[in-house]
Amino acid sequence: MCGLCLCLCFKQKPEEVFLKPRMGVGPTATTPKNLVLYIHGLSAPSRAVWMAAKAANIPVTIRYLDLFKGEHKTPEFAKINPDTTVPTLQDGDFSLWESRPIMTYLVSRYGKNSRLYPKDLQQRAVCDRLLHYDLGSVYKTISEYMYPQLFQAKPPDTDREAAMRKVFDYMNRQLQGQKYMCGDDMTIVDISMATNLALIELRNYKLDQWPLLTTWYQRMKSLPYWAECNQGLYEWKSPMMGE
Ligand SMILES: N[C@@H](CCC(=O)N[C@@H](CS)C(=O)NCC(=O)O)C(=O)O
Repeated sequence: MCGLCLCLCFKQKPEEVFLKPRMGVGPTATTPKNLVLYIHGLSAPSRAVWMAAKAANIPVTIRYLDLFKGEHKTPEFAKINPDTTVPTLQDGDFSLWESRPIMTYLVSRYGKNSRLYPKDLQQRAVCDRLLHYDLGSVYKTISEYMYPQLFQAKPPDTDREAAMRKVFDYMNRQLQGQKYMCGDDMTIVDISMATNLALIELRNYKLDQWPLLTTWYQRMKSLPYWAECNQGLYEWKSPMMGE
């Protein structure tokens, strides 16, 4: 559980966005007809999937669900995803949730840029290893450190900070001699980890002690679609912190 359901009201008007396919890429057997992605603007996994779709030039219709108003708890949405979580992808009759499998599915099936999730099985296995690390360690430690501060007005916890700092050490080490987490090409691992890392900006947590991580994060933030896909994070002000 992400913990967003714990927070107070975050207002965002429902909006739909249709991303145009890249020029010159004609329809193929794998061209999506109508992909719908249900998201929440603050949710890190939602932001990740949206960014992955942008990176892969895959047109998706974005539907915002306001978790704070319980818009994900409707019977209609439960039919699409009985776990009632975001992100959720709808591809015709097929629906899928959990951000990492959504990203691997989207890129494998519809992506024009296969480097985002390499086809080579050994390169892919490295990506998978880091996607698992992202879920079990990056997202886990950052959310466990940040959420109590953001949503429950608790002071920073030193043990949780130490756990998160170990993860930053790991990420910094992973970047030695390469531009991105899996090598010199950006993959969905970078996208997923960067959207999780962005949560630390809400408490202005500095990465100065991890120079490779700092440079990598700046590189990720310079992506042309970073601002749009992460707007929900930057617009959010924690009511618990009186901001
Ligand atoms: N591991 C999942 C996390 C999904 C998740 O917990 N999403 C949160 C938003 S970040 C959510 O939908 N929370 C609403 C709820 O649990 O009721 C992923 O990567 O997609």
